[in-house]
Amino acid sequence: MKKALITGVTGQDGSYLAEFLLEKGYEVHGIKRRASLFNTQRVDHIYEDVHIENARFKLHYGDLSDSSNLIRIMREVEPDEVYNLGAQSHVAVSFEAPEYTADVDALGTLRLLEAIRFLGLEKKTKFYQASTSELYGEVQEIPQKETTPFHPRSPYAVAKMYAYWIAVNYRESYGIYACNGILFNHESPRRGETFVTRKITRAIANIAQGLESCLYLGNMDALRDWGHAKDYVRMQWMMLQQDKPEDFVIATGKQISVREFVRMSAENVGIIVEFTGEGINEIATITAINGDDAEGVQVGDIIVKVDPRYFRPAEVETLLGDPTKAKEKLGWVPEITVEEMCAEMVQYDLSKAKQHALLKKHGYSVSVAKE
Ligand code: NDP
Ligand code: GDR
Repeated sequence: MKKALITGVTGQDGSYLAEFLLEKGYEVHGIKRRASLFNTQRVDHIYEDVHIENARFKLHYGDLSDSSNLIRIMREVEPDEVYNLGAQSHVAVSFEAPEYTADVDALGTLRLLEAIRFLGLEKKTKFYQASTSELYGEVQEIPQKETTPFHPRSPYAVAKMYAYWIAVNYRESYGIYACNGILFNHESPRRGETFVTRKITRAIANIAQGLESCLYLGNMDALRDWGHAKDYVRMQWMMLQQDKPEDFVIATGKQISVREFVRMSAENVGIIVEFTGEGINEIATITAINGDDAEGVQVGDIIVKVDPRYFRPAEVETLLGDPTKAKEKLGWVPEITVEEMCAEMVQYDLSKAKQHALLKKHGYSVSVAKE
């Protein structure tokens, strides 16, 4: 039985990857951080009681900032495959906490690679590094492919650039099977609530149900190549099943704006919006309502406004990936479109919003966490 070790197992990708590997028959080990509240919601459905014999899903306490902990876990597990998905992954937050982001995202990667080397696992353990389209930042070429030069635009992207190159360096220096998946944005109902797609689908669902009145966003002109996390974790595994380690761009090859994602999300609950005004004065107003999912709003309501606090000190305006290499060499193509993904996310958030609305209607207090 193959063994995989996943850092960031409690995150969006980690949870889908753990499911995927368990279905493939792997023994899956994940590293979770100690938190004051349970932080395992995304993997609770695959969690196996530690008292069960032959459990195939095991969690270890750890942190990418803690070398001795990583070495101990790596020695205990001796994994065939390591998927380094753990990171302070929020670009805007990286401007607030640049040093921590560098420690975890850049040096955390080095610590894992050193653990492999220190334990003499160079020939046994394959290593996947969660690299990112943010490396392209101020884009030098459209669309972006494996050979496009990098120009990172945030402390997060700069830290990930170190991680990218240290993975390449350990491959070249020590023969470790290490590869980078340069993944463009990918989302799902498990996406963290402060990334823009989930912030939008959740707010639109809450607004439709009368739980919130307005969604505040930053740069709505930003263009992203959005795919579904399920498609992207399949590719993470495929990259480690080759004879030789290589780096791949993973993307859909299509891009839409944040504004378009708002429009699409609203349509999924029957709300038709019109955008007017420019820059920080831009708003979205309801012009029509179809169906009965949007009982909490009326035509004429303003449901989106701009709040400059969500602007970043340096913005990545446009990202569009060219996944030709992944298609030709690995036969990977994304199966879920951005429209299907948006519909799935909205439906998920709408069902939660309906539950909350029902509780509220019956006099229970409902609080909705917001950034
Ligand atoms: P999430 O933010 O959903 O998950 C990040 C994971 O990392 C969580 O499990 C988190 O733990 C964990 N983590 C954070 N800090 C530490 C630390 N100090 N030590 C150990 N673990 C830590 O990210 P995604 O699942 O969306 O992304 C997975 C990886 O892919 C990340 O590295 C991200 O940067 C990268 N990436 C993501 C893309 C995307 O569009 N989703 C695109 C390209 C790259 P906790 O749950 O406790 O917070
Ligand atoms: P990104 O994702 O920065 O691309 O990083 P995010 O969803 O945070 O932003 C996408 C774009 O939307 C704009 N935006 C807003 N973003 C947020 N979060 N909140 C807002 O209110 C808002 N308004 C507009 C942003 O400015 C940006 O242009 C994600 C992360 O998953 C990274 O870890 C990963 O490496 C990259 O995708 C690829």
